[in-house]
Amino acid sequence: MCTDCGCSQVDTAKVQIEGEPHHHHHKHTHTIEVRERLLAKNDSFAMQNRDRFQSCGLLVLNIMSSPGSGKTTLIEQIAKSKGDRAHKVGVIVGDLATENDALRLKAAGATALQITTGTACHLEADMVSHAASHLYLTNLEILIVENVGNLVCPAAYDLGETLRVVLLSVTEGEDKPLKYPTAFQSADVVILSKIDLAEAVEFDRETAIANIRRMAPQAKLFEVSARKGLGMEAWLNYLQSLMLLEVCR
Ligand SMILES: Nc1nc2c(ncn2[C@@H]2O[C@H](COP(=O)(O)OP(=O)(O)OP(=O)(O)O)[C@@H](O)[C@H]2O)c(=O)[nH]1
Ligand SMILES: [Zn+2]
Ligand SMILES: [Zn+2]
Repeated sequence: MCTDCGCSQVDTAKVQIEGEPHHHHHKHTHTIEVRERLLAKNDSFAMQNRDRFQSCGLLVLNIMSSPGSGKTTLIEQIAKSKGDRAHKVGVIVGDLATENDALRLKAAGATALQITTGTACHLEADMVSHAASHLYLTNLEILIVENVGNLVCPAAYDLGETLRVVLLSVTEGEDKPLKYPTAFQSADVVILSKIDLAEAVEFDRETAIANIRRMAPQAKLFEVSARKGLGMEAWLNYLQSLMLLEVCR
């Protein structure tokens, strides 16, 4: 359920976790009270998730972006960087339909679970909670949630993550941080992706970075090409340093 977007027009959202038919039915209305109650309910699930993740010393990322900005490709490279410990990278990936992303992530060695949301264009904390109960959290070094490709409503739903990561690919245009403020304002990390394509699309790096800095002054910024391996070392080292912090908590 989401009143930020077209999904509130739909009567029910079928949510299914790979391998196990399991439907959550969400009623949709348009009132602000209902929305607030839902967000409060989401917050309480998110808090439970956060407690659970912290008690396992687990670093959890919530990765958000428009469709096709390179979320799955980035996560594939995180898994591959772990070599024979790739299976210690857990991924919960949300899409409206298909298990394509989970299959790609499994092929990269990760432990991946697909959530198909039907009509809901974002993940909610209870979906993540349910999916996480299908994973052996204590066996993981990191849990990555790949949100549904959408730069609007995912930002409204806390999933209990440690870190919010927002991707912006160079092909999307420099003004996106200004047009989609909520996602950027709540980001802990912004990743400028597909930098190998910057020249081809005449990407204006300075303007883009100024826009990111304006909307997300709090965020750490990385510039990467997951495809070509550019800038990946700094990003992977940063993740590694956070994983060590979580374990020592
Ligand atoms: N040139 C280039 N292409 C990339 C890069 N990263 C991803 N791509 C391509 O961009 C397309 C979309 O990448 P995905 O990783 O599937 O993007 P996504 O954000 O997971 O997409 P959704 O899950 O559908 O929202 C694919 O064709 C990728 O191969 C990159 O760094 N450079
Ligand atoms: Zn994806
Ligand atoms: Zn939505």
